[in-house]
Amino acid sequence: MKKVGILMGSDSDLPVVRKTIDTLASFDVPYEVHVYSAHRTPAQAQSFTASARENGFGVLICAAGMAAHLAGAVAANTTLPVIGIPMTSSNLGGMEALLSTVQMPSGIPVATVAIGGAVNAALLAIQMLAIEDKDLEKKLSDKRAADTAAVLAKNDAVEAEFNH
Ligand code: RP5
Repeated sequence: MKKVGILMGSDSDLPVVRKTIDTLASFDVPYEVHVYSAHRTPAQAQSFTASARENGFGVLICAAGMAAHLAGAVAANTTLPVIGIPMTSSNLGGMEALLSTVQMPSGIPVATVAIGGAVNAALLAIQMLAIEDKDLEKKLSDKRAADTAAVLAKNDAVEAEFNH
């Protein structure tokens, strides 16, 4: 199976990015994690990205906050799909990172999830890998069914308390 590359602009992003890591691990999807910044370590980010496909990666996830350029800069250096997670790391609440990440010019796409959307970033990466992987698709379907059952159980509890 192809690996998922997880890049974050700072180790201060790790508490949120850990949810991406945990989700990938729960599906037994292989991954690598790196702290590479578009601003502080651009050479390392570029070098990793340029060789990512030949190094066995299928999808890249980039988490960055503030003037968040990591996902866009990474996407500029690969034709692998890139998923961006805008992070909350300033008193602007992540809106600045959301706009920086989502407003890519035509030609260089970044699939942007919600501010702090670390779980969805992992699930989207898994869905991409599952296009050609029936076993992985089955795990996704099973998780959807389990999530649905959990929500319906909550509905049952609310209905039992209030509907008489
Ligand atoms: C971004 O700046 C990082 O992704 C992080 O979200 C934010 C703040 O970084 P630190 O100052 O905490 O290292 O590049």
